[in-house]
Amino acid sequence: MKNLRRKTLAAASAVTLGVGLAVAGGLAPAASAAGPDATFLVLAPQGATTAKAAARVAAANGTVVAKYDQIGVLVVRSTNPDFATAVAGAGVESVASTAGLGSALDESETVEVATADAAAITADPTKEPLYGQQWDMDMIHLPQAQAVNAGSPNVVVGVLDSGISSTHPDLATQIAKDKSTSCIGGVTDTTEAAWNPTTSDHGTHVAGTIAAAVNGVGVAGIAPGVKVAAVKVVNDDGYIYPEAAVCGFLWAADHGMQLTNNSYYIDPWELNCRNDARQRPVWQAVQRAIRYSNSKGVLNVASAGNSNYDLAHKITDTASPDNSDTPEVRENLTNACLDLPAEAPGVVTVGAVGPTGEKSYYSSYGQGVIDVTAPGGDTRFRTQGVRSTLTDGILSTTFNTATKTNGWGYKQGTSMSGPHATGVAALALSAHPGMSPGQLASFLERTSVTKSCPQGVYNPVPLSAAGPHAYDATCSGGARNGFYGAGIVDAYNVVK
Ligand SMILES: [Ca+2]
Ligand SMILES: [Ca+2]
Repeated sequence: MKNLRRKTLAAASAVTLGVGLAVAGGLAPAASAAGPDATFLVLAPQGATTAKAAARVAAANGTVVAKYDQIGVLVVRSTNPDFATAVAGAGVESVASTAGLGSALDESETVEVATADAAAITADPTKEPLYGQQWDMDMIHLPQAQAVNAGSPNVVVGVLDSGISSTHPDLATQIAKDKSTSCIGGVTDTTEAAWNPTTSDHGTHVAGTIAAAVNGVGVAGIAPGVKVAAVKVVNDDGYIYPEAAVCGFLWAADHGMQLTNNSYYIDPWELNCRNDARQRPVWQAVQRAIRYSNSKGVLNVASAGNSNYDLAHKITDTASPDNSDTPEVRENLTNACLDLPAEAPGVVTVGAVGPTGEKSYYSSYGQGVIDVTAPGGDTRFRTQGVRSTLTDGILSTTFNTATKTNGWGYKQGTSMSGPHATGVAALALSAHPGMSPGQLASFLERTSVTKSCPQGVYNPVPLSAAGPHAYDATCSGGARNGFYGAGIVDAYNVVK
């Protein structure tokens, strides 16, 4: 599915997979040749300490680089080519190398808008200089919401992403710096440079949607009164590795955040998923981390994906009537394969709509999978797919990684719809503190504006170069359905 995901939105960077490009330093043991420096997740049995596992790691020539006792997981680096075999034994439930298990951040190109205009500082989001281009905020009734509640500083939202520009004029005042970190390699680094963007401004855009200041400059965020924390999980090659995601969930849980936004995928389900001995431990580690964060009061929000894929029917490839999948492969693609974190239990899964409120051409869907929808942009519907209309994307804060300059620009994707749901959830918690993650998730659904299925086969972009049926999708369900879940999130309904 990786290819399908990448084709929808432009410009996932072409890079080589894998960790461990560094040459191992020091002297290798004379008896055995050193392999590449690889990262492993070592899991102690559920509920057990990691002490025994750590001893086995040392004996197997591994180095523990991060210890997550809360969930019984060690992040280990080792150049021992036989490490996985050597570490097995009492105190170790499972072990897996994460090499090759990073998934690419689904980047959409940023189109920057030139602006240096500043306006008077008001408490009114509609008075921000670029508000006229924020159709998404009108759709979720943001002006009405902020007249009631613009967010509480007690609410901190973890943005698990590619970092947040701490010099951005719309974000500098919005970041909880003491709660920000890098989690690259599964290891925290709280220096400011470590959690600022390097090769991607995806996280800066996401953060602006959630909490850009209403300060007379640029855009308005949904909940400017709350704080965002940068939790950098995307490496400089544009990949999210499981150890970084595990680190991010635990960091957010242990640093008093009530919400995380996850506009990325830990994406193993195109492979062999839980039936695969090497992926199973990775799965378990991520799921333990998500469960732990729930137990600490964190609600996690995740993007559904940009593949126009029916997540409820993974075995059915409607686009390929002549597909030659073997039955074994289909079996592996069923319930053993969940899209993480979007399909993990307790995670709010968010689809995308464009300016008309209809499903975006790229948005993945699925009855029982999509919980809510939100504006993510649809730059193709207006021309039925012939060309792009960028102003139908989502305008937010940007950081040009080439020139190292802050700005504002458009992106589209469920990466953009997710933070709208997160921002609305942050307003909900500001107005109604004390809700548990489960209560908040149901409140978010209950206050969303229901939207029914379109009739028949839906395709807003039949003139797409990809073909007349490339973006066909069929919606099923009633008031709660596969395209829109419980409906489009509404900022006013959660605070009124
Ligand atoms: Ca602003
Ligand atoms: Ca869900």
